[in-house]
Amino acid sequence: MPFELPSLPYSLDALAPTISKETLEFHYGKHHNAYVTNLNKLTEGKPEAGKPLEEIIVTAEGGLFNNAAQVWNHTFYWNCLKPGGGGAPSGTLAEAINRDFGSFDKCKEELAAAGATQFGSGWAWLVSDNGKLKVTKTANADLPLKYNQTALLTVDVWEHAYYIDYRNARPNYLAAVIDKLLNWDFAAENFTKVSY
Ligand code: MN3
Repeated sequence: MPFELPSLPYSLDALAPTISKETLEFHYGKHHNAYVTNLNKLTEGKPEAGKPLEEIIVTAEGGLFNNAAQVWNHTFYWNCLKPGGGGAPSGTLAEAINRDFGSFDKCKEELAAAGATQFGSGWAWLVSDNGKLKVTKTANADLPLKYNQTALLTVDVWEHAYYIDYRNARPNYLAAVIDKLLNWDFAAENFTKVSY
C-alpha cells in the first residue's frame, strides 16, 4: 500500500477527557483510516500512487482531492494536539501573533469563532499568508495549501470530531481544545518553515 495511516503521536486515551478514547477510536481508527483506504483505491495502478501527498492535493479534484486532503488534514490535526497542551506560544511565533492579532487572546478568540461559524463540515486554521498570520476556515476537505498559505495549526470541526464527547456543542469542543490541547510547539515548528 503506497499510502499508510501514520501512527498517532500519543496513545488513544492520552487526550481524555477533552477528547475521549472513543472519539479517537472512531476519528483516527475509522475516519482517518477510511480516507487512507479510499486514497489507495483511487490511486491504485496510477501515477499518483507514487506521488507525494502534497503534489496530489494541489492538482487533484473530486474524490481524489477529498481523500488526499483529508489524509493530510488529519495527520496535521493530530500533531496540533498534545496531552497537557494549550498554554501560549513563545519566541518568534508569539511576537508574530501579537503583531498580527494584537494579542494572543484575540488570536484564540478568532480561532474559536472561525470554528464555530464554519457552516457544516470543515476546519479552522491559523495560517501564514505571505508572512502575515491569519485565522481562516475551510469547508469539507479544503485546506490552506490550495491558497499558497502555510498551515500552522488546525482544529477539525466536522461533527465526527466532537459529537461523541460534546454532542451538538461545537463551541464547547473548540474552547476545550484551544484551552487544553493545542500544541504551540508544533505551530512554532511550522512557523520556522515560513519564508519572509
Ligand atoms: Mn475529522
